[in-house]
Amino acid sequence: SNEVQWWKNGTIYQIYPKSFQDTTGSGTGDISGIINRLDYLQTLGVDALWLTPIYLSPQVDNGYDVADYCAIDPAYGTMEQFEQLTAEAHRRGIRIVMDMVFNHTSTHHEWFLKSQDRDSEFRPFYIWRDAAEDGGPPNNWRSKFGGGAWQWHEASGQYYLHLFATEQADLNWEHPPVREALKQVCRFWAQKGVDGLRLDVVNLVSKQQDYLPDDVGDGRRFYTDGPRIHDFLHEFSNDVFQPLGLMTVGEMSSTRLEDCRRYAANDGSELSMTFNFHHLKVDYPNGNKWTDAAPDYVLLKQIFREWQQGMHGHAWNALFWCNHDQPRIVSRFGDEGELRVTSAKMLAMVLHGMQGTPYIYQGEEIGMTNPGFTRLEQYRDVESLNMYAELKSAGHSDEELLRILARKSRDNSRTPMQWSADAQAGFSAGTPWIPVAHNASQINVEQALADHDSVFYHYQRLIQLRKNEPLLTEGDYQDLLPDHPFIWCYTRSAGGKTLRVLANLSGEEQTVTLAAISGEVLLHNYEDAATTGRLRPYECIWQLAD
Ligand code: TEU
Repeated sequence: SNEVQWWKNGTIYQIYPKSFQDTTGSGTGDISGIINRLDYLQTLGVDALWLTPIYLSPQVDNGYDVADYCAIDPAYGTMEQFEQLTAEAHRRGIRIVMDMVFNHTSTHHEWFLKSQDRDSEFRPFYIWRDAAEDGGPPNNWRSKFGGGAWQWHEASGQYYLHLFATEQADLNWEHPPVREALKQVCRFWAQKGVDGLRLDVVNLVSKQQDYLPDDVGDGRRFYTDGPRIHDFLHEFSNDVFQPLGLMTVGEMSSTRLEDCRRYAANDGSELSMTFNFHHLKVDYPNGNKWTDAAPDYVLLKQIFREWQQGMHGHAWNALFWCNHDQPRIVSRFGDEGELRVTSAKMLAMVLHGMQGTPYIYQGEEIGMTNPGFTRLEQYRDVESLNMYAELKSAGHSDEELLRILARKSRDNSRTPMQWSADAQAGFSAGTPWIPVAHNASQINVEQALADHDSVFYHYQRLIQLRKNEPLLTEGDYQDLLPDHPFIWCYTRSAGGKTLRVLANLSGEEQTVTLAAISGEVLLHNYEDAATTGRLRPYECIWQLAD
């Protein structure tokens, strides 16, 4: 029904609770901090908040290693506070989306602890395998955080699979009681009033049964969009997502368009929408994240063209530049210096002009940058630290690795939210778990709210426009200058009406050869009118065709 499709013209705000607002002086953000900032989020105008995991966890991967799906980690507060957050958010017309990490649990989860006993009914909850004949791991699969994907367990004489950290053991979705237990978790949170779920790496849960050794490359094709994935998602949709009225967004690692057309099909038979990451790999030459290569914008446009056109009329996209795993977009595709505000607005406009549900990651709405860390001691992320060690022993220099981390580390987006020019950016009265960015005294919420021309008010307008302009939700997508290295020009058309989004992705002036249009300008990131035939640095204009 239309009632459950609130996300089609809505915008979702992602909160990384650890770095949002600390109210206790512990240095870690908490649930009360989120409650205190609800008025701010209401001013921005977002429809829902997605909270990354706040469940009980040893925090090896900042909560993506869950030890109890139905308990709040005391570092963040109590279940009572969570209930209060939900009630306070709902009172302001803001929904709550929880993050479900169902591919794996922490090795401290009760299920895994019991599973270590070969005779336990919990043994089949995880993926245990005998050693290969030479005593080595069952196959050559790699962990996404470095090293092999199999960990030897001496006491029970088998290996277990972990596609992420050693402390994140993969669940065995082939075993029906695992799926039933995870559905119970969904019911638990729906009961608490939660409106939606973000499903962590959910397209990795169906692994090929025989775990063939894969000597001709990595093993990803044996578990990405795996053999039973659509069956599993149908089952969850029928049993829990649809009956409980939950919006669902699947995080899809290295997925394919044809699979996403099914995952996010408009009939709602699997999920409401999907995140994919192809557009955030245009600065990964040959698939290698750990470089400081410049982005390829022709490729960026090609990817969006394929996905916008391929999903249109079939399935629904999630739109995003930033999350807690990605560097800050203004540092990545824009300008950290004088043109920071202009480029942040341009990047927001090209993204929010497309079809899908836009996600705003905390701090993006004020144009926060990468923190520019220069020392290894400033980093916290397990992936960054593992990669550093791995590449260091492969012969890379400290200098090169620090330069790359400063561009690509996940910690770039995890520094504390910048609320004010006060000590620790108004985030905490104590010592933050990760350092505050050096530019917090210039870039912060207090400053943004006081400046009518700020990035914040630009996002606020984008959120409103999406509610009022059906072209944004319904229109098709045409790419007008696909081969231009820096100009991005696309149209969205529906019902005889057309919106044109024209953007300069570079910090230099660019000439454009396009027929002039004279319809209403809906939004522009320069104060004075656009000049024909030229686009100023990072200029972007949303204009209706006449
Ligand atoms: O991320 C999954 C994922 O594949 C990434 O975006 C990952 O961060 C990237 O491959 C690293 O280069 C999700 C969560 O968003 C992430 O924070 C977790 O660490 C991961 O799953 C494991 O739960």
